[in-house]
Amino acid sequence: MIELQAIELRLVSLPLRRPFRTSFGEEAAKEAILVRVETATGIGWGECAASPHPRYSEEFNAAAWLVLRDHMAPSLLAAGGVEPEAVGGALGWIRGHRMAKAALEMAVLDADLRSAGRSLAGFLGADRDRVPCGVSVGIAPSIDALVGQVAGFVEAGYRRVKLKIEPGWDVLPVTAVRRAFPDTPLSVDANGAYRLTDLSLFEALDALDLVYVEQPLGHEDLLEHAALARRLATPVCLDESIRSAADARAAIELGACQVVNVKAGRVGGLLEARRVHDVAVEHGVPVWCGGMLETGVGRAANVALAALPGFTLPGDTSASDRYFEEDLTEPFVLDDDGCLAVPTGPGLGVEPRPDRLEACTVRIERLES
Ligand code: NPQ
Ligand code: MG
Repeated sequence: MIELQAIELRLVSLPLRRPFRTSFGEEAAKEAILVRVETATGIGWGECAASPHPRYSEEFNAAAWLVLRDHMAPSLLAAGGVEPEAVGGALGWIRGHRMAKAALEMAVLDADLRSAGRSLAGFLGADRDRVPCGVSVGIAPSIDALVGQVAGFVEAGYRRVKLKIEPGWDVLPVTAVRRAFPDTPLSVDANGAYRLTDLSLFEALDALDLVYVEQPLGHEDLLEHAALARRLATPVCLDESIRSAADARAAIELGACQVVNVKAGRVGGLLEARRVHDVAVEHGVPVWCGGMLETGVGRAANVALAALPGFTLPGDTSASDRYFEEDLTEPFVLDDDGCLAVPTGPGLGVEPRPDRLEACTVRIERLES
């Protein structure tokens, strides 16, 4: 039982090394809410996966800040003591806001495991001490620029390269990368930018030996993905459409996906993410850990999650230097085998460096019990 004494919300902003463009927009900085809980036995950190704009999903930072400050934190502080496993239930009266919930659950879990001297990976059921990593590559100014960026990531040792696509930026750039890197595992991510009427385009991509196509159709769709999957040789992977373990079961049993991108924030927390993993393992469906350009705080949680047995494909668990000149925590560095080491310390096993927090914090609010 964790005795919650205070909850601090902190908005941080880190410039990206290069703007990151997708079918839903371009980001030049990573802006995230960190949740810090103070308990009788220590502190815990959590990171919210939302962005400044409701473009990837309906959640965005200003709204997450309000629901955390005015609903979630008061609810947990009023409960006094809480078990990490009970956070989801205690906040169950709040519909949606999964990324905000996940950040609070992560902080309580971190505090609990720190005081117990247990690692998050151990708690979740990890079966390895390092995880193979992929990289997500945004829409580039030109095909040559894209091929150049991919060359750098292949050189760095990344195990899978994911290319962002959108109408007008799809078959030609992906074909150019496939030609330049015939043996590199390649995937594409549309972030829901296409329709079933674009079938011929996906049939053209079918010839490029991709490991999967990610979220080709509507961000809340299952049935059209099932229809598309029946027409393609390339597996379909779902991201935005999977918001819970129940969604994962429905998608798999409908044939809407053959691979699942697991993100703790998108499904309301690490514990629900583990349940998504368990459903996929039950159905023999491979999963991988997705990313939201997290700082080292959220990245530590992703790497721990990616160490579970069913995470059999490289995740978007990239090194800190994929996105940041300087991370908030000690950097996550890719080893020469294209892997990241799973933190072994108590809790998340990392914490933000005070000097970096000082430099990156743009807003703080503190709530006491
Ligand atoms: C995805 N992530 O898999 C998301 C999309 C995404 C690594 O591609 C700031 C915060 C910018 C979150 C850009 C990756 C983002 C972001 C893209 C998420 O669909
Ligand atoms: Mg995606």
